[in-house]
Amino acid sequence: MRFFLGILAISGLALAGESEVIARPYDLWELIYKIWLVLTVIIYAIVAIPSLYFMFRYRFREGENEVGDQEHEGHWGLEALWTIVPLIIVLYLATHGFALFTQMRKPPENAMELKVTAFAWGWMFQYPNGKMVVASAIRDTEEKKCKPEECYGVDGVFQQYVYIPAGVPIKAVLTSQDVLHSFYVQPAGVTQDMVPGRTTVTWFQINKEGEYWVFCREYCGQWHSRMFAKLKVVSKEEFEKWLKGEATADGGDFKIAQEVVR
Ligand SMILES: [Cu+2]
Repeated sequence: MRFFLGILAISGLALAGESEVIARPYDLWELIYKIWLVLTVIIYAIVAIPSLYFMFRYRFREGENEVGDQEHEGHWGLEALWTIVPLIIVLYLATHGFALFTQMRKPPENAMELKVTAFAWGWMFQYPNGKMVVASAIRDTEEKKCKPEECYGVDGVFQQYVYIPAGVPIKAVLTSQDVLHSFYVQPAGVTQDMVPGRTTVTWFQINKEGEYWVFCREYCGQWHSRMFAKLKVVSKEEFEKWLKGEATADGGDFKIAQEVVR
């Protein structure tokens, strides 16, 4: 009994979690994960503990029930119990999980649209007003004199930040120029394939200001490992200011980025 209480206490702690949601829809994913964790731990205990007990209690002893009792009478109550209870649990997991999954897939109505085009090997981000940012680690924008707040360096290679307003849902409309890529937003926990000639959609929202990663999550060739972008999540005001401003590094000609590697 004490053991079960212990498990319930651990489960309770797991469900309480942290109160602040840093990124969406990761919070929904985490909720599903915790529900499955608690249920599976409880079910494991219910199955494993009696199994261990029976192993020792009814183990083979010389001269004691050596042949064993092969006669069994069914018990309707028990049969019904262990059929109906798992059925309810499975139906709950399926329907609740599907409801959360639908929310994870459907961008909120007020989402800002961000067009993202992947290419080997980088990304072009286009904002609603037409402003573009090219994130390609193989393109040196230093000589284009980009402002330090708009660029960052990795191994001496400079890349533009992708500005994102904090607390605003972003509907990412994705496609690819050449081969299959995959759009992964690290804190939001979303991954979506980017397919040439097709448009796919995902959404995310980051509430905490800071810098976050976008990675390509589908092996797409030689420079796949350097196919990333950095999101700079800022306040809405700062974002609006940046959006209206001229891009200091020319983000429009992503063909140049492609030519550099070819
Ligand atoms: Cu890729």
